[in-house]
Amino acid sequence: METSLLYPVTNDQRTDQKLDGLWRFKFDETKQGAKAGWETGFHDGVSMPVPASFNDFFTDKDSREYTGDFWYSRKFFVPSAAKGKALFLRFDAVTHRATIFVNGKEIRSHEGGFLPFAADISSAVHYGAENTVVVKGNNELSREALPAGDTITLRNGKKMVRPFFDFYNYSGLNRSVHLLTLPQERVLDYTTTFELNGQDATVNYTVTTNGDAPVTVSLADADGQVVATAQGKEGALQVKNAHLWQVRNAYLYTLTIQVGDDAETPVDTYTDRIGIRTIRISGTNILVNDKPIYLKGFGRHEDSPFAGRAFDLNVEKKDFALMKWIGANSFRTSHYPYDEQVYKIADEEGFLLTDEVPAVGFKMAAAAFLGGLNQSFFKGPWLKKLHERHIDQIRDLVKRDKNHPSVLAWSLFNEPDTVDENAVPYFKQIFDESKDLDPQSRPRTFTLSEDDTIETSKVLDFPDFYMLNRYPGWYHFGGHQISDGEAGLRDEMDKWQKAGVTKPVVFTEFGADTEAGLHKLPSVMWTEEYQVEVLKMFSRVFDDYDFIKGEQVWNLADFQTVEGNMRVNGNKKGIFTRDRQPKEAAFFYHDRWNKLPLDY
Ligand code: GCB
Repeated sequence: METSLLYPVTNDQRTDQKLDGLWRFKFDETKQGAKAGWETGFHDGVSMPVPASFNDFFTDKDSREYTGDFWYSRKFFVPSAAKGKALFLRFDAVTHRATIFVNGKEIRSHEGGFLPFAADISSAVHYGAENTVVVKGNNELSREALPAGDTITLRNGKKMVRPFFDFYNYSGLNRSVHLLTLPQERVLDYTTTFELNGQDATVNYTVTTNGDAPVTVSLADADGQVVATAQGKEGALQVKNAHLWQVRNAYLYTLTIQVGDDAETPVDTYTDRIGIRTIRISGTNILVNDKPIYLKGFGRHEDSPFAGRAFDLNVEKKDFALMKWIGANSFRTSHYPYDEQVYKIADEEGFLLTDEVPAVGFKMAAAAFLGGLNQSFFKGPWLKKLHERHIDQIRDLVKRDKNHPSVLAWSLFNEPDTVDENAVPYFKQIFDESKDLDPQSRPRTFTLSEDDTIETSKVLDFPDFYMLNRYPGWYHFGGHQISDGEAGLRDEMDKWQKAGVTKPVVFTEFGADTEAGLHKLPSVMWTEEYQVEVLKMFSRVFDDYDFIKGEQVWNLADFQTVEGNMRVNGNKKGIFTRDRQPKEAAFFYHDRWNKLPLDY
């Protein structure tokens, strides 16, 4: 687990300088980099933008599909003024693993391609001088790591990934790199929980620092007026006439933490924006501020042309504009934690998100979709290492995102094989170990694939609400058979109802691949007309069952996938194209969702 995952800020005690831009880049197919001294820096190779996935910049297939070690190098200047400060490089994400070198000295390694880590570089830098940072990355997949897959070697000696999931294995420095100067004694972390008392609210907080200096915490409203202050590393802020953070009607307060005796010259200051709201599951209701809500929105991907899985503020801005226009109020960060800026925008815009760890591909039948493997995923020598990494990433995810008002729930798996008895001990361990991580005790859940039903799944006791991924009308009962698809879906919902379902059910995936611009009357599969028919069919079913508390269609936009005979240059279930233009289905949801009340 990382010591501190606070998002970088700049103030009198802290600086944050981004090291984005062009780095030098090389593949290391024969693992010669270490012997050749690449860790001290290099000027050859090619230039490579950061943040970006390297893949789509190459015009030859071997490079785009490259699997193995790759290296990035650049120079950066450390000013003399940084002397005496704590000095870190923060990587917002390197996919999937990295070792960091500064001036040739190995600083640290990190596993997991979608969460940040910081490297303390103070022992390796020269002050008032240029320094060199080198990142040795690796993008191989295995059953011991998240997300799960295999790496195979072709007969020509080249390595290739076989993911047990469909999104493309975009790799590299996908998010920003920061040079941070921090005070030696500083805030490492903080937590908040909320109690609503009539018009007023209590914000309970804890602050973790690495020293003994006293802590003062204050809360300012959106106009910058301080509304409450408290002393100590633990305490409560009383807020009169609190403005609550509401779904699609957000209100953010600014929390300021000061360390030190003297308010004029604090040892450290950390500032963040928080929202006062509560989240609770009660029976089949999801309650925000004790009021029931209905989720409307999407499963998404961080995916766009050119830079692949890189975080791009422009794409994100556009995606939020589209989600607002269409009447959505929520999304799932399928199938991995997104860039922290996504959560900040969601906080501001009042979106609820289900925050997912990259525990995807925990099912050999998903590998079957890509070629066929008939084994138990939850039984094998890889489980011990996998479990260590899985819980480690859940810990870091919760640590990173726990103060965002937009985070509704934690998704601990996507479509694991829960029909397999062997899954039960693994689930028990993950749910036991993650129980007390979140001070706000948000719901924990995971998605159930079509194989995992109320009759077959062995782990239905674990989630606080159910997330169902269902594809009648597409993977089965497609085209003219769609009426049987609807009947089958209703049969399944009737079974949940008869069993007396006591928790909310949210549909987190459903949809149909659709080639934008393809039309036919009457419809056939892949046309825009057919996608609307499938989505209308699902809407009819959702409208008939009260325990269904949300619909998150797959996917907001078309996205790049592995190659295969099930995909035409990507997954085309987007309501928008990959360049974010609407398909016919966008207008259907614009109509439906803008009319549905929040407590539908
Ligand atoms: C699923 C997966 C998702 C795929 C989707 C599909 O069940 O969770 O990652 O993209 O199906 O379109 O097949």
